[in-house]
Amino acid sequence: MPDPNDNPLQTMARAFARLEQLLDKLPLDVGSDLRARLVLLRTLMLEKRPPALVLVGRRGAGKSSVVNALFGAKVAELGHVTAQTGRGRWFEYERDGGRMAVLDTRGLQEGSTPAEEVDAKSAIESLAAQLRLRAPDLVVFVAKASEVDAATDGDLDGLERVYDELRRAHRVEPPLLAVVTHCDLLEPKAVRLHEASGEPPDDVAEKLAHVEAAEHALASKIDARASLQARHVATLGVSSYMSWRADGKVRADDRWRVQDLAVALFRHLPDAGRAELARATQARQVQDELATTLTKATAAVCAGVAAAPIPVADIIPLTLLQTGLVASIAWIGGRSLDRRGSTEFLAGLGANVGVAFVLRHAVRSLLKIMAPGGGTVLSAAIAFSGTMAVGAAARGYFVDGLSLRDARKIFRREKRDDPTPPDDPTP
Ligand SMILES: Nc1nc2c(ncn2[C@@H]2O[C@H](COP(=O)(O)OP(=O)(O)O)[C@@H](O)[C@H]2O)c(=O)[nH]1
Ligand SMILES: [Mg+2]
Repeated sequence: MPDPNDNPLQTMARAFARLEQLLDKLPLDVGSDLRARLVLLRTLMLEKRPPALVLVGRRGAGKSSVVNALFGAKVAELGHVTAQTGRGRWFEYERDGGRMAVLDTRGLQEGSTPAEEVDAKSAIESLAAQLRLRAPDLVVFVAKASEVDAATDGDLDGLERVYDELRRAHRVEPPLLAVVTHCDLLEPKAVRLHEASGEPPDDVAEKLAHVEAAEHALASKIDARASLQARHVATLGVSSYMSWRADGKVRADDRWRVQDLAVALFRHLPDAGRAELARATQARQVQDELATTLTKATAAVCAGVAAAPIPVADIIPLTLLQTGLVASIAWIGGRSLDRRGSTEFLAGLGANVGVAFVLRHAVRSLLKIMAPGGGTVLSAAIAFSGTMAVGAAARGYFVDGLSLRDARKIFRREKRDDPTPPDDPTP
């Protein structure tokens, strides 16, 4: 008997390993499709690691605030008056088990006094050493909305240096995401973007036009440099302002479009960095997207298993894969990873014996009355829609915060298109 508290991802890993061995025995086209899905699932959940970001931008641009805003917690020190970020080095920030590795840089631009000049030189050298340590997944350029026209040239020189170093050290050129911070301070200053529904629409429109102008100004500065333009994937205006009391409680949360920023990071990250980002940011849209990806891939694998000769379905019970799916979605949603939670959730849906049982039952009874090909197609369809339904319900419950009752409704609705269940008493 497996320990009910063991890590369901380990169970999933064992199931994957067995599946991969069996793939050779499947028809070639089915086998290669399944293999691709398994690689995706494996990379997303079993090989997950903290995404690694390099933040480039002058002192006070809001680099630390962007990190805090993404986590929704004070994980990085803010520099209100002087430079807080010392010699740039990699930090691993964590919130409830979701981690991000961040290299917060500073002093990339030339100083204006000889003392600052020396300081800037050594800052560049120490930064280069850090860049050699680890290849980032993304480079994030941070600039204040009020400074996008003014003095970004020195900062963009620094940005180019970062890419030079990455090319030299790792032969990589990660995507470049530009973030315009302090958008909340653009004119009309008093209009709150994060509570725009309570503000006069014309004022909001005016402010949004200023945000767009700032984004455009920064984007064109970046794109004027061919080497940066080639890697530049998006420019996004945000407010990352949050403030904390001495006791750690949130005093103000004026964040605006930070979820969009999380989505932009997510889209440009390699698969292995995505689950940690989803857990660290708890950004609903990111969690939803990842849960959907996991669900589709798992459903395809389940369908493939069901379509395979019956012994495969018996060896790899679909519930095992579905438990792994539920556990993965629960983890992304911020829950702990234990098998009991996932099993109980499946039981709560009324799906615990569910698909695997129905599947085998269906295959056995259908094979008697149908051509083998027909039975295979039907059981694959059941496995597919059953797993899609499990994933949709798990997403509703663990990510969107629905009640178990509502999750069950989703489960039933998604399964509704199933063919007649095999135990249907009607002839
Ligand atoms: N109003 C506003 N203030 C911000 C924003 N982002 C950062 N700040 C403030 O700007 C100051 C400098 O931010 P910090 O993150 O320390 O900049 P860093 O030096 O680039 O790390 C802090 O006082 C932050 O609270 C923003 O989007 N809006
Ligand atoms: Mg800082």
